[in-house]
Amino acid sequence: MKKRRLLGTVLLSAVMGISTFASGAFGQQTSSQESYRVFIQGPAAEKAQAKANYGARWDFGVEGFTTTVNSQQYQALLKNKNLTIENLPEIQLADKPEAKAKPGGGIATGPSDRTPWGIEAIYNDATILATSGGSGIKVAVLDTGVINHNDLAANIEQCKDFSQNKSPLVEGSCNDGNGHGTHVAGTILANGGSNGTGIYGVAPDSKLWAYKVLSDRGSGYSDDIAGAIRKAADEGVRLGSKVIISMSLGSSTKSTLIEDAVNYAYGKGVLVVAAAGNDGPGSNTIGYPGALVNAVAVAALENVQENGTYRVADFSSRGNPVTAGDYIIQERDVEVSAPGRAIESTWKDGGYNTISGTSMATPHVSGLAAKLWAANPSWSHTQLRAELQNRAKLYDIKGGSGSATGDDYASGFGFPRVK
Ligand SMILES: [Ca+2]
Ligand SMILES: [Ca+2]
Ligand SMILES: [Ca+2]
Repeated sequence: MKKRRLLGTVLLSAVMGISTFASGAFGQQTSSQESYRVFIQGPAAEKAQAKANYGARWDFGVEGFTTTVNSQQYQALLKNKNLTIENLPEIQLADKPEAKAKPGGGIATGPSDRTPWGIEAIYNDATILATSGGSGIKVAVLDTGVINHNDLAANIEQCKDFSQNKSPLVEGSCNDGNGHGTHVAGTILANGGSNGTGIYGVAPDSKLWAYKVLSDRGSGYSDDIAGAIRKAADEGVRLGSKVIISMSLGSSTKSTLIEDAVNYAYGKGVLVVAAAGNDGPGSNTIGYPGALVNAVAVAALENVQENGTYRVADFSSRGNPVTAGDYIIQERDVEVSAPGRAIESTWKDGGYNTISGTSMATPHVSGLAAKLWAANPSWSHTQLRAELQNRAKLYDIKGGSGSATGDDYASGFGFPRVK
């Protein structure tokens, strides 16, 4: 309970680390480091003492626990030679904002297109009027939350907040004051709206687990994200459900906590999809967790044809050229590509907005995965992943910096589509 005393300092803490991969989706805050989110490891007795002193936010068992301490407490912890203290990453992401695309329709007017270009592209159907599929599949969107949008309301099944300082998990709370999470969710499973004038996502029959892991500024702590990943996996086991975790977020720094959580979820049969990042077009700019072997990293395509295919956006982070070309996923490889430039979807005001980023590409792939899994429920998550890869090979991407025939470090295996 001692952590409650720390509330005042927590509220002053610097915005850090993990941010969304959309243009202009995060805010700026100067760092004064009034408080520290730390990961504490060491022998059981020493950890127990530290836990008694400072409380635990997330207890990851034998691995250690996290807590928030003030500067004095942090210095005291560092002097304890029996403990390993990791200051959880407080990096402001270099999420290069792009010029904002033209705004979408408003609340009153509806979307400018009920099946935006990314939906047409992934369905490979330029005249598509509505989408379908995803029934029975749960998609955990770890993001800024979701609003009760008319096109999403029927599909919101879980709502949890992992981003509040006073508690690591608040049930029934996931309001999105940012817009990013609502946008991502819409691309996955918007269902056209209850009045038939709304927008469609890729898999409108799948269900949303809205796990708010990022503040309304669009940033959060790695331990909360790790906790949410584990929660989604545990919920899948508890409910006997097929779960896809969709993460349009990341950092240039690898987090052991998030890596362990992704491996945990993967071990429970969860498919993990994550954004490549927006730090392209240089090589090796891919972010984590997308760069992890057990996460499907998604690059962003724009609605421009080059070399006979869609083109990878310049902003889309690139993987490692050394490990590309072999159609085998290693760490830091881009895996697949999907529409991520000028994407219209649901927004926090109840209307629609058109934004860009690998944040927008990721939910296209998560939605496709939900649709394919619903149609093939006997598949394991690894079979589903192989199917995404095989479909990507069918539409090789050859446009954009770093793209080439076959598996490449810009687009990965290609663009997986419905048909
Ligand atoms: Ca990966
Ligand atoms: Ca490779
Ligand atoms: Ca290619």
